[in-house]
Amino acid sequence: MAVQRTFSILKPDVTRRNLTGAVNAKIEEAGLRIVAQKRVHMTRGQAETFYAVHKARPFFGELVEQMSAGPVVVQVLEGEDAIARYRGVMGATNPEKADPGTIRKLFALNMGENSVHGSDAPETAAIEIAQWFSGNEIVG
Ligand code: 3AN
Repeated sequence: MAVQRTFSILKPDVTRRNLTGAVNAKIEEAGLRIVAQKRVHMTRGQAETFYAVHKARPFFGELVEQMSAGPVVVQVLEGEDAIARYRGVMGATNPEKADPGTIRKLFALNMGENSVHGSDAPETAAIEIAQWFSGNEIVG
């Protein structure tokens, strides 16, 4: 597997509880490099655009509300097989079903406030990275 990049968000439940460093430590322990990172407060519109794929889902309103409720940390992660590797260290969407040692098992509060987002495919990673970072903000 070649070196890949993926897009990550540390959600408001992480920044609110001052867990940015703790989550970043899990990311780095997993062999991923944080090659870009910034703290932003998403507007409702930005959250709606980001999660547009989930527009028809019953939890969409709640998701947009939660993602714009406080600051987030947006990141680009780089490493071997980064997309699958990060999803592995994130753990299952439902923290109760997440494997021991994963970020969601350790830190997530519930299905919605589940601490992290990670891209699910190379195409979505490219779109999500371009939504939040310009090329010269990513330093590999
Ligand atoms: P993942 O983030 O694990 O890829 P997705 O893409 O199915 O999961 O869902 C995107 C986000 O929507 C999740 N991270 C979570 O915050 C929220 N979400 C998903 N399913 C539910 C649900 N049943 N109830 C509340 N929020 C949900």
